[in-house]
Amino acid sequence: MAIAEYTLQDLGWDDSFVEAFAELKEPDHIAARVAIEHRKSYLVYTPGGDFGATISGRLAHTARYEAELPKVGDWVTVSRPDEVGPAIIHNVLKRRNSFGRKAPGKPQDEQVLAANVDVVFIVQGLDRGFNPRSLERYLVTVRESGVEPITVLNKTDISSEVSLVLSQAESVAPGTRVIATSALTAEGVDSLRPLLLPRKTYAFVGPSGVGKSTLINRMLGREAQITREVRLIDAKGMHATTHRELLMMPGGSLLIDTPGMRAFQLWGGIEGLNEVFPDIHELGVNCRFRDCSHTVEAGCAVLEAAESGKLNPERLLSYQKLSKELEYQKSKWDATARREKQRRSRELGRAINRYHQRKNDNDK
Ligand SMILES: Nc1nc2c(ncn2[C@@H]2O[C@H](COP(=O)(O)OP(=O)(O)O)[C@@H](O)[C@H]2O)c(=O)[nH]1
Ligand SMILES: [Mg+2]
Ligand SMILES: [Zn+2]
Repeated sequence: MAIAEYTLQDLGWDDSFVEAFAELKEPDHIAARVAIEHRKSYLVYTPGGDFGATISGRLAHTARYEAELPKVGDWVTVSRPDEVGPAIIHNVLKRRNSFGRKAPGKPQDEQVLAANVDVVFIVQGLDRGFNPRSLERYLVTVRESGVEPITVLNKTDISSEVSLVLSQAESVAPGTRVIATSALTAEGVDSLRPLLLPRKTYAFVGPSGVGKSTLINRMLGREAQITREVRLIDAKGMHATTHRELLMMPGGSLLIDTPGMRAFQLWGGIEGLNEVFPDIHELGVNCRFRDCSHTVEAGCAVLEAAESGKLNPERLLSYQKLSKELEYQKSKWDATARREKQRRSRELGRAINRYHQRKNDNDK
């Protein structure tokens, strides 16, 4: 896609990145935004055009976690050693926010699906029926990253109970917007479009097959944008063929189409959970114990409300389940952080010993 003249601001740049960029003091490097990440090869957008890119050896070496490498939506600094070869990414600017999930099989490593976003659209497909538990899961992670969630119930053309599921979704996601669409017939897509503001970034997330890409294509009105393949050359000179994930809309908004996900495990802290379950959070103020887990405790106002029918017991069940999952994540993360700290202090100790050793040798 040859993007016409545009500025950094058109790509979503804002004042929050200016300082981080200036601190790097690399006059030859320019700011760029990551549009594709595919096995360590990238496509970046700059006001001067889009380039294939790879990461510098130093960045590859200093990144301790996968999440510290460039992800779609990230602002990075790049240089172009020559006109034909790939650009080199040197730094990832501190993210305004990121949305992710736990990496499959790697408990401590977050998989960042999109960075620096303003709104996350959580998409469900009504062909498989509305899934309140899955929606809660996504809501917690989006809330935790500090981003506004909007729920999209897609495939209304093959559902006979749209108004029912709309009200169900609204009760699961109180205080947030819920929209019903059909990417196939375009019904409801018109209520989605006005929500997209120029220079803002919107990520579409949800299980694979719910219609995220079709919806984005529908709004773009140009089938070719997403389906056209991009060829990238990675660090080893290998070719990779993939699709753009960060897209510029004709109206100037930026959309991130995240790849399909089968498993979605939570990532984040308890604040996100409290925002998604404000009813339980409020009831919990009256529990006897301040750190009440609302599971077995005596004097638990939440359990009482569930028993008396004031609170939907299913809602309490999913709260308990999600809260347990977050606790488990946190304990794993704490253990990793502890090991890392021990390792560093051992390294520092050895460095100090070596220093004294050399000093002694020199003094002799
Ligand atoms: N009936 C119906 N099918 C849809 C709709 N949106 C998408 N699909 C179909 O669902 C399948 C998955 O869509 P896709 O956009 O690839 O889903 P993604 O994995 O979330 O990006 C495709 O076969 C689409 O044609 C819709 O609103 N109604
Ligand atoms: Mg897709
Ligand atoms: Zn309680």
